[in-house]
Amino acid sequence: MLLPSLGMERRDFMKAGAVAGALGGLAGCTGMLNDNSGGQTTNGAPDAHVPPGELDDYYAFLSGGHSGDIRVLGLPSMREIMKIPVFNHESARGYGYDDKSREMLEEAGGYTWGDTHHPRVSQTDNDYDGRWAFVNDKANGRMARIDLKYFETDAICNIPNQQGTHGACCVLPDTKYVIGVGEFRVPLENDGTHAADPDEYGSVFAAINPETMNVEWEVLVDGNMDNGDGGKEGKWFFTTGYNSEGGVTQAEMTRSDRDMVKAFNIPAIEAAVEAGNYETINEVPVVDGRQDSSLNQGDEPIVKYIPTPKSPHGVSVTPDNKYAIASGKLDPTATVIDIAALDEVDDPEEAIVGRPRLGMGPLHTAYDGRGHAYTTLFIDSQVVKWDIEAAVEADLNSEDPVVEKIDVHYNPGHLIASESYTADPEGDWLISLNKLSKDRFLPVGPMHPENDQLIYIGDDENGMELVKDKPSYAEPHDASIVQADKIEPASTYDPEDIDLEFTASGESSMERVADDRVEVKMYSMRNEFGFSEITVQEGDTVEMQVTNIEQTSDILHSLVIPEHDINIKMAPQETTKVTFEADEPGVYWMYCGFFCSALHLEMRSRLIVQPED
Ligand code: K7E
Ligand code: CUA
Repeated sequence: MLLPSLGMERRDFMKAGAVAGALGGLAGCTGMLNDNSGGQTTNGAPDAHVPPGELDDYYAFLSGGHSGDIRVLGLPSMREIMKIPVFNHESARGYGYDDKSREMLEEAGGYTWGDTHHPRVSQTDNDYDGRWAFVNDKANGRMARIDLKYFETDAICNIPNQQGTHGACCVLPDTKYVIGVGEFRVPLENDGTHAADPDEYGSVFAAINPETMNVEWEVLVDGNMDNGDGGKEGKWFFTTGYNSEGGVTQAEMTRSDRDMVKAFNIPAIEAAVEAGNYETINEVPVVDGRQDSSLNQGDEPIVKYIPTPKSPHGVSVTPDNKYAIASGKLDPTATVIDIAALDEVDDPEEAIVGRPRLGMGPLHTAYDGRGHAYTTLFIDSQVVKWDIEAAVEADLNSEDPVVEKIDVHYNPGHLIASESYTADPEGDWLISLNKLSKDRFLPVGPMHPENDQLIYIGDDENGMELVKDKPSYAEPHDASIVQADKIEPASTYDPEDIDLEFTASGESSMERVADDRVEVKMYSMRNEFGFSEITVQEGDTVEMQVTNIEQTSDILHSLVIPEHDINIKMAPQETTKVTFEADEPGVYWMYCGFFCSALHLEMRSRLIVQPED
């Protein structure tokens, strides 16, 4: 439930506090300014306008939420460059239509959509390596991998024993695992037997091998989990959670006034798996990480439960790996956990070293690499900048660490700063991913766009500056921002990467491989397909494989088959296959769906399905 704005009085009060905080906060920081040259806007922000024909400095990968996809933006222009379908079907790419992507989606459950929240890009030595992006499906307990050579989803893992995969993050420094953080508690053998007994429900933390996309092991915990982030040195991984009560109604879930951040000790969990201390459930080794588990009693517990105020939401590790910061959501503070102290203290609560009072509804926190944290305030509709070390020095619940607040429009969820998830953030741009846009764009009916706002954070002296609004289709949750030169996408396919035979010009073939099965292999190029007509019999299964033999980048073709629900795309040097039933006699004009040349409309070919006699 959104609260109404509290109006000017509170804002003025907050800003007065912010100035005092700024004076304290600036003392220890270097205050460097990134010089992107170009024109300057009023506050010293570099010009975010990228002129026609010029390229952006960053890729931003935004999750599409219930759209099930990933959107790729250029920064600072905020131009949307590409969409990557992940759990959804998308016809321009033939995704969900060609055999390969259709089979992948079918093996991963056969759903036509997913709920993507947390796109994370793989890292090596705590820096983006440009190999993969990963993203969760909260709706169906899945994790997908996107190959950044082709900007395509190439694997989906259906995570056993996990229903709502919410948090997603890599175990650093080198992406040893991708972690799926289980939100919903369900019976692990979810066959109806224990449905009536919520005490038998549980949620698990799943470690996925990024190469094979198999789940290596899981950890069962008390309560459920929410978001997650890994430390930079491969030992500790943090999740927030709510419902430590283990309830199934809202009243039950909010009975107590505390919840837990869970700190997973990855090497200790691996040792437990190695020693056989697990139960295999649905073919996955599940280690018992509940508080009363014997694995949590010794010197090296596999999960430490750190008490926090009720229902913390986002958690993220600072670039220097010193702190994990959990945002309060229902509580106006963030909890600062000293990661090194976790190895020393007996009572995990003693690792809490700060709790700045930030404002109403703190959800997620990002970093600039200069010692500041930036936290979204969902209820206040603001981003608050605060000084991390000042928060460690200040009393709990003090507002002094707050440096500055800026209004956003409206009700932000995540925010992300450039390279914030690495050890070395850039500290120039930040996107606030706002849930509501209300009056910011032309009205388009009752469903409004979301509003992703670009904020310049590179100038500690003059403060944050709101630079741009970008309407966004529902609904991005999180994002990762990566320097452009760290990703090297291919401009054409390498036929070696495709396990289908390349059909060159003059090599098209059509063969009846069984009584009711026809195999077609043909090339495509401007402005023709290898066959100008293909005749099959009613009832045939047709395996249609098409190669785009073009060497020129950006010249795509597709094969649309009317009234068969088929569109498969072929980028240059790509071979794509679709298998379908020819069960309706008639003539079908198969055509190319990309406007590829002046003779594009003529790029078509007849499919003739002859009636059975
Ligand atoms: Cu806050 Cu799913 Cu990261 Cu949305 S979660 S906002
Ligand atoms: Cu190929 Cu149009």
